[in-house]
Amino acid sequence: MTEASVQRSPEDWRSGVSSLRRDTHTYREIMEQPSAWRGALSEGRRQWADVAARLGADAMARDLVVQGCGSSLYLSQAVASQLRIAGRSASAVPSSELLLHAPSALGPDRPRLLVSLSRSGETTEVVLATDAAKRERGMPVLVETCYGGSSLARRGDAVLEVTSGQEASVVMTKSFTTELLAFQTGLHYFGGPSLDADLDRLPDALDKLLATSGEQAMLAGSQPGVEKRVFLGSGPYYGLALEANLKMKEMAIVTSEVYHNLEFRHGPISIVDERTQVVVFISDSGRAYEVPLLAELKALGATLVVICERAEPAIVRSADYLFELTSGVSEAARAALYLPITHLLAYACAVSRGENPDSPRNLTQVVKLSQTGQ
Ligand code: F1P
Repeated sequence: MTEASVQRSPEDWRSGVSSLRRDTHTYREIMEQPSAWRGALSEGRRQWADVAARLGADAMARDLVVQGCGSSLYLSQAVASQLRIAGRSASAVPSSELLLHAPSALGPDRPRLLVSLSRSGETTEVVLATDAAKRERGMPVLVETCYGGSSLARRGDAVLEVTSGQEASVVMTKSFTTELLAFQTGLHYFGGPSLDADLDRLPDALDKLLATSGEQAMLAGSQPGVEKRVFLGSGPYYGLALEANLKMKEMAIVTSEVYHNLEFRHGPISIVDERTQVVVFISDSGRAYEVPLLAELKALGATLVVICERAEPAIVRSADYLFELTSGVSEAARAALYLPITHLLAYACAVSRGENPDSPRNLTQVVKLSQTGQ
């Protein structure tokens, strides 16, 4: 269904939000994230000592390559960023690039630890790229997946299993955030500080956020007249902005774009007008430059959805929809908290357009290659 075919007046739109359909696996899984996060934190803590011991000191000290497909690629980018902030050298690569173009993806052959991420553990490229990295480069492998009995898990030297992320939906929501949190519980095994105290605050912070702002996210997502959508995130939030952008495409079947916050000014900003909605993740370290960007986008006519820890007056003045996380949690540790608002945004956009997020077009829960060339 097109946006034009469901034209609504502003009054219809505001009053209609409560009647948007919610009887889907996707909505349930978005909303159950606070309890899933509690589960993921304890699953991570239960397993990391064993994971580190199985990999051994040599593997744990190596530079890291993190790989996955689709949402799991964006999770790889978020995880690699967390590892770099913790002081390690880590890069994220799409599994397909690792499989087909390893010299381009990795450069010179040197000792590295491979981290393979996959909700299902059955996606063809991540499994084949893991096999190739072990066979051709002798890389030790840490697998993180929601299914400990999967094909990928069987290939891991160590496995971090996050059952609290298991989903009925095709589109990944809580699997992404729970896998991120479970990984973060082990960052101190890579030499970073323990994030435990911060991570423990996130489930309650999300409970509060969904209760106070969930309906506002549904309102923003279903706003009529929006024809172009952009997601902006930087630093530890860039992988999350990529994921938010993918949710919009998968659930609502609309075209949207994603950039690093200030990169957007270097050309893509040309597309902004009154029909553009821009979602901006504000960081702590970048805010001195990110906040003026809001005024610039506002002056060009954009509708602004702003997600930040706390809003200063300049943010309040520019934001059409303001989401304050008020978590009291450090910048990197609170990364997952930015996503659920964007889940609801994409969900509301989808259902207000007559799409069913449980049945995304052209997509299955596990994407398998029909040909391996063998
Ligand atoms: C990741 C993925 C998702 C996509 C779809 C199919 O698979 O490609 O990004 O949204 O749900 O699966 P996985 O390797 O994490 O299971």
